[in-house]
Amino acid sequence: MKRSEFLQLLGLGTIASFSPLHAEETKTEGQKPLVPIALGTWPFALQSNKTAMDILLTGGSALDAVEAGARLCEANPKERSVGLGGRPDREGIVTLDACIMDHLGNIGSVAAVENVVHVSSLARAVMEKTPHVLLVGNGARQFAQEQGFPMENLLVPDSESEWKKWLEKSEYRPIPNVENHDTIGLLALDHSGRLAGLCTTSGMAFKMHGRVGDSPIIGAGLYVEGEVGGATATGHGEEVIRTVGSFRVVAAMQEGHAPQQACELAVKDIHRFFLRRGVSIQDTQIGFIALSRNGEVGAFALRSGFSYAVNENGEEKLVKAAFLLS
Ligand code: SD4
Repeated sequence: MKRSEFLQLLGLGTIASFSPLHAEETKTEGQKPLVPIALGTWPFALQSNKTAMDILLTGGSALDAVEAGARLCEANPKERSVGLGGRPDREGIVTLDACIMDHLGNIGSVAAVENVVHVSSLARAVMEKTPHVLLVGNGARQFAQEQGFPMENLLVPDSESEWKKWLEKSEYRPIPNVENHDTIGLLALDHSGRLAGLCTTSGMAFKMHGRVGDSPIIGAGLYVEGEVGGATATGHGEEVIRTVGSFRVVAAMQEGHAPQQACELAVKDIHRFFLRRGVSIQDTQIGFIALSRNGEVGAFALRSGFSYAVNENGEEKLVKAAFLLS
């Protein structure tokens, strides 16, 4: 069959050429400017939101905003679950995961990457400079080198001593901590109504070497649908992957639920999955944040302890998320 006949069959006979691999930016002409919003998981998102908002308030894009916010967190060796200073796996090696998505459905992600601090920018480079959407391990590191990313030792002394302490018992309980510092997921809405999201992490502390969680998996750790909203997850990655968590939140928003209700529905679904499988839910934590196309915000967690930061037009606040289990 000729290409023209094939296109005819699809009802695309008049389209002269295939669309580019990554859709170009579309202008949202005539649209009323929206109040810019930056939203992020955990208290450390306050700083990242501020950086993101500086970009949004000067007319920058949601995509640039989330990347800048994530980079701030990744560069901070005191943030022990992201970028430089992230917690190592059980071999003592820090491996990072990240993904990024824009309002058009452009995506990029990297997983199990060593020696690269700014995996958020690396995920963006996968999105913008390759025909692929996910690079892992040595291949991702090689791509980073080719793109001029510096190679660095990510294991800071504090993380190393924590790991050595863990080695004394080597108890393999890859359960995410329920206290207040973890994966950073960021969502932003810019003046032109464009949404973008990003998720970056060192994953579960002392995980098996090569283990990848939900954070770099589009649909699980992050999902953005330009006409609907975006969502991102933190917590027990295996469970978020199993339930395609962030997609679930956005799908609920598409069905008409507000971001708050959508997050609640997703957490309740995850809880149902646990019950159905007869698996203990003790100690585990999962939290979602969501942002609608109209700037509404929502968040919900499995249990207490999850908080998120919101910055609306420069006004910031930290909010304790509601939760399912007491
Ligand atoms: C993971 N979801 O690797 C990440 C870790 C995390 O709260 O967010 N913990 O499973």
